[in-house]
Amino acid sequence: MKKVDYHLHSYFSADSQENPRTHILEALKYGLDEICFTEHRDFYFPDMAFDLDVPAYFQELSALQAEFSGQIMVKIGLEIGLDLRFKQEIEDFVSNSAYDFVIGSVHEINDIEVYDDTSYYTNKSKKQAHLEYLEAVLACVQNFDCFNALGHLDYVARYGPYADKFIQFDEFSELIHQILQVLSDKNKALEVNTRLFQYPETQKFYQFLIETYKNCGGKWITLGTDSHLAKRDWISWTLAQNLIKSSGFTELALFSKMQVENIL
Ligand code: HSO
Ligand code: ZN
Ligand code: ZN
Ligand code: ZN
Repeated sequence: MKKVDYHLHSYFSADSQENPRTHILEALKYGLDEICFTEHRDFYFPDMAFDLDVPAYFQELSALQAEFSGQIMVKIGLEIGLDLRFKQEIEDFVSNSAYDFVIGSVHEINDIEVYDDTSYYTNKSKKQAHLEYLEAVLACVQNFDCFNALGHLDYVARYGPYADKFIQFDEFSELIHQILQVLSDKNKALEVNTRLFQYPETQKFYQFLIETYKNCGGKWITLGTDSHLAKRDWISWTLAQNLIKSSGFTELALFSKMQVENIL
């Protein structure tokens, strides 16, 4: 199985200061074969502009690809915020540039960000918070096609103000099954996001996701740290790769110009 990171952010994302070169050097240090930058673009984001300077991004990354060619494969990707209210703009934005790989992620619902201390959680039980997120994700994966992998299905577990933030996934097995069936039917990848992988609850959740996705006929798993810094938790990365292997996947999905590269 190739060693890759398919979800990371540099200073081209509004919420990262990291130099992309530092990311590449860190990945080389850990012997990665390939990394894909997935910079943010969210339309009409509440309280913060998640714009992306696309020409500057492609120019700088193309130069880095050339500089590090033969040492590590560097891909140019995107993490697009999914919101059905802006469907046309989102689709136009993605199709306007030749990204290698696009993560579709839900970050806000009806102008309320799913984040630390936002009103998303006001008067909302943990169950309701996860439910509303999963319902928004289902609507997005059903209606959007301009992405390759679904990002961080466990997003609410990062920020919820609950003593135990983790998703009780047995409460949502039907809804999660529906989401994963759509991904499989549309030939979209499931992302294993390692951000919370130090927690056994997260490992169990992703084990459930991978197994369910596989049972739905899903073929493509991506692995991403979602790191906004070059320094990252490589232990979590290793745990995630081991979980993917032990769930019966022999390769991670790799993408070029939004097409799966793998020949299985
Ligand atoms: N989009 C971020 C969440 C964030 N919101 C940062 C504001 N700042 C998750 O990667
Ligand atoms: Zn971010
Ligand atoms: Zn995200
Ligand atoms: Zn991200």
